[in-house]
Amino acid sequence: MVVGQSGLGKSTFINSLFLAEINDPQAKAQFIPSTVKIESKTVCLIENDVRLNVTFVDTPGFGDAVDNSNCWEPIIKYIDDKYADYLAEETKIERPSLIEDHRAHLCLYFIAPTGHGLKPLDLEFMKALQDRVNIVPVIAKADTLTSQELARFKKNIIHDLEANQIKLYAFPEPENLSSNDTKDGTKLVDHRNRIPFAVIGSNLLKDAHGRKVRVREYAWGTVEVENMAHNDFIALRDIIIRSNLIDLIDVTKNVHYENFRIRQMCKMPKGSLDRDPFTQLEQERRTCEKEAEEVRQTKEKIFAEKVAAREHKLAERSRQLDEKEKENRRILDEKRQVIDKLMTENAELRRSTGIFDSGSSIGRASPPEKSKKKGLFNRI
Ligand SMILES: Nc1nc2c(ncn2[C@@H]2O[C@H](COP(=O)(O)OP(=O)(O)OP(=O)(O)O)[C@@H](O)[C@H]2O)c(=O)[nH]1
Ligand SMILES: [Mg+2]
Repeated sequence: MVVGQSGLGKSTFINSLFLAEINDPQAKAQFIPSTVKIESKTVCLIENDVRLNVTFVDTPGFGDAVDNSNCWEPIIKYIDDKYADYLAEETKIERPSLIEDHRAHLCLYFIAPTGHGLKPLDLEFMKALQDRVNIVPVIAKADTLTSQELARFKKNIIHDLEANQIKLYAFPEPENLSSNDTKDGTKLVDHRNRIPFAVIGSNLLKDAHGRKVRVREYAWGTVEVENMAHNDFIALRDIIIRSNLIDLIDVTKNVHYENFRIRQMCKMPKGSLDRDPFTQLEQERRTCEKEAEEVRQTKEKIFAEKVAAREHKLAERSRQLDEKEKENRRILDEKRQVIDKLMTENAELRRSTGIFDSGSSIGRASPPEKSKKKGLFNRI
């Protein structure tokens, strides 16, 4: 993670670490806009068949505002959030065998190349971070200082850090580094005498020494980023991705993450700490079971209610159908009675007029009788 006042070259430094424009691979990268929010980029480094995913966290610069109090809060929140994510994964009853580790293992604190010493804001910021993350101080834009100025500036910074009891990442003795001998046989160099590291960053790539190198060009000459005589860039890169990588992870795990866990525990309600973990697990299991039972009962109740509502609806429908049937029967009976009555009248009419065969022409009804008959049929 890179942290520091705005415009000190933090984003340029991240970009300069590799020959890839990780901030924006498409851009010709002469210009990097000011960083406005915390951004993380992961690159996969492959060296001697070893694959390593390194995540770089670029943070917005601070110090521009009139009131800079608590300007470190977003950074602290970011660091704590990553610890909290890890803790949540670690305390799951069913834990994954390998937890993805997004904790911040290193914080490069960029110091403005004033040539004097640390500013009060730098000291406050580092104090806020020192119990959370490995801090390594870095002098930004080292090309703006002469060799003498730089040497004096480094001395002043170390003095200020000691006077204010700032806890930095404690570089182990080189023989204690777990990865002391590299695969290619080269011995790791002790970079401790270079603290604070003076770095130069650049977005300009040029062909030199038969390869592409990052440079800063001036009217009076050229500064090479990857030149140990010009600045400490190579030493710092070596620390990040090679010599101190494992140690940085170890210190984060054993010191800073443990600090975080303790802070979290202090926040827990009283009494929850002295419980035996198995009792706690048992209680969690019981709570889960109780919740599951409640859910089951609620579902059963809803189901029973729905079935009852459906049955009621069906009974109502059946009652309506019965009523309709009764009504239809009643209408039918009435019609039947009318027909019967008409048939009786018809039979009587025939008898009285002496007509027995309605199809024969003999004895056809007289006109008034005919209209009477028609009227009767109309009523049907
Ligand atoms: N002289 C000099 N200029 C540099 C160096 N590194 C970066 N710059 C220039 O400084 C300016 C700011 O660089 P950035 O990388 O954007 O700085 P930053 O710290 O990320 O800025 P914020 O995101 O605003 O905090 C750009 O013009 C860079 O080209 C350096 O080592 N020396
Ligand atoms: Mg930036």
